[in-house]
Amino acid sequence: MIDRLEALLKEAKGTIKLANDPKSVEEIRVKYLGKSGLITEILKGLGQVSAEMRPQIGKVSNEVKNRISELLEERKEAVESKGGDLPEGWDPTLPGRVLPVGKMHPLTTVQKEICEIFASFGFNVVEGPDIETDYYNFLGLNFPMDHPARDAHDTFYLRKDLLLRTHTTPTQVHVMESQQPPFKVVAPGRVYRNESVDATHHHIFHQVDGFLVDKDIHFGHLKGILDNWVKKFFGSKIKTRFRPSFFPFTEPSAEVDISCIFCEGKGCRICKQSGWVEIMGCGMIDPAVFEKCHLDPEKWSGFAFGMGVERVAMFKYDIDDVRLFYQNDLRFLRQF
Ligand code: 2NM
Repeated sequence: MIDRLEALLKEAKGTIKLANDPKSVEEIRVKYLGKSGLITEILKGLGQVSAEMRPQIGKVSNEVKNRISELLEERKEAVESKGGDLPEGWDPTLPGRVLPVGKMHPLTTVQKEICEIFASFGFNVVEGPDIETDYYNFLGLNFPMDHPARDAHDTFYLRKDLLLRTHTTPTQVHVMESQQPPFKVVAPGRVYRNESVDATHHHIFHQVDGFLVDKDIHFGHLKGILDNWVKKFFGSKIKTRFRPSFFPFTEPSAEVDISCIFCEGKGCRICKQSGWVEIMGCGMIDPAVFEKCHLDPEKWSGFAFGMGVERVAMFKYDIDDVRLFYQNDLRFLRQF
């Protein structure tokens, strides 16, 4: 019987601790100490216990009964004064503290938006390494040995033959070397040029390069894809215009201008009154590039293009200084 009483005390202690309101405390009191409670029943049975055991069991029963009473009293006071288990002075009806939530950098968002539109046209998004050899950055792309871009004044060399890529076009050389056409790839990423920083130049910036290689690809395919991309990215009313240009890896080459998104081509501060803004370079891939990458230029043809993410973002959001992207000023970044 003594064991039973001690077990009941232990059990009661556990349940009392968990009671969070006066009602549950009262329920526990009834369960143990009520008219037909567990302790009360044991006390009622005391008559059947032998005379010499009776005083000891009676003593323990009373101790257990008093201890449970005490604990219930303490708990009742605690739950009544504090309104449940809540810490004093804590108002659960107040709104929670709002934690600051980060978001993507505007350049990341714009780079992603550029690629997502090309992805919707069936292009794959491929990322290449930031460190390239001279071959991938220049030679394999038909840059002659004496091209000015290869000078240390323009390119960051890590060693004689290892450099920080100056464009993301080398990614396409990796694609041409490791897979067979047809190709539809856009290559986004960070590029590096040894330039003095000012409002429109930065030594680190971002590009999205793209190319499509298949049979019988002509300039009409190039215009169709780029014009559709412009309409998705800048708006369906925006027009494109292609001007002759030069790149070592394309022939013919062109610059793509779009009608100014701010004045709809009428002429304003942004387009310097011309109505047009240059947004990317493009062209038909030079057969010499295919040959360098062991693809038959008689069999395959393609077009390619490249654009600066900063430039496109600055135009779209009317940002006049490229350095704003790199200063981590939250007053700027929070606007996007
Ligand atoms: C540009 C402009 C014109 C270009 C060329 C190639 C490759 F690998 F197919 F030869 N990819 N991208 C290219 C062509 C890039 O950026 C202004």
